[in-house]
Amino acid sequence: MLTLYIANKNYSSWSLRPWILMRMLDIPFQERLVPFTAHSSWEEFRHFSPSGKVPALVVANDALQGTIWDSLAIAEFLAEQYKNVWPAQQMTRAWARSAAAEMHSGFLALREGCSMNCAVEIRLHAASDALRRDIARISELWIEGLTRFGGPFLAGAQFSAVDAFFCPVAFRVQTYGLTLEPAAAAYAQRLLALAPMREWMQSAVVEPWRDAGHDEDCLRSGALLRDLRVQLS
Ligand SMILES: N[C@@H](CCC(=O)N[C@@H](CS)C(=O)NCC(=O)O)C(=O)O
Repeated sequence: MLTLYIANKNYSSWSLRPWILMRMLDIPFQERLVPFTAHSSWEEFRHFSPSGKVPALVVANDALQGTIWDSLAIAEFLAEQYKNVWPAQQMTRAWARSAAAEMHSGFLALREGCSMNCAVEIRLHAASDALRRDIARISELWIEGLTRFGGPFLAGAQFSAVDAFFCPVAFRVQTYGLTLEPAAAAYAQRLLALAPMREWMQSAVVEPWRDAGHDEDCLRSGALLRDLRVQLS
């Protein structure tokens, strides 16, 4: 049995990565959503994740028991158990791992200046040079993968972990109206149209929890155009 702990679908970009990977590859798991709220605490998250962060995958079956508490480590664990987590061809797999690792450890300006907030639309104030560089690099990287491996996904015909790592970026493109090269923009739309991405979005819109700090960060980056979330009474 695999149990995936995640936080609010509206905000938790790291949670989305293993969730979408497992859904797209039909890997069975139980979802446990523990929301960030004004009252949630690091100690509470430490009950299921040693780092106090999500995602965390709890494995409990006859042969294997334990917790994996990082999205990249979860992808690697799944790759040891299931097919198609990474591409089959060795150099394609190396490219996919490099691109996912670049996302995992980089793109700080994008992460900080355009934090994930699926259900809102924001018009960015002027983008910093660092943010512009991150957006240009995302375009370049996506177009390289699509061209080199033939699409429609980054490493070829099948959705793999490298696509999962960029699914949160597709939501950021939508929220902040980020301008990408046409082929990269089309890829973002392709990710947003996947059935599990639409399901994630629908859940985000109806979530009752608000994280004021996160919402304020987003509004520092730009002007609110639309908030699709169900209004709280
Ligand atoms: N390297 C971790 C990062 C996880 C992470 O930062 N998760 C955020 C949620 S999107 C979190 O739990 N934040 C709570 C906190 O920092 O206290 C991973 O890839 O899983």
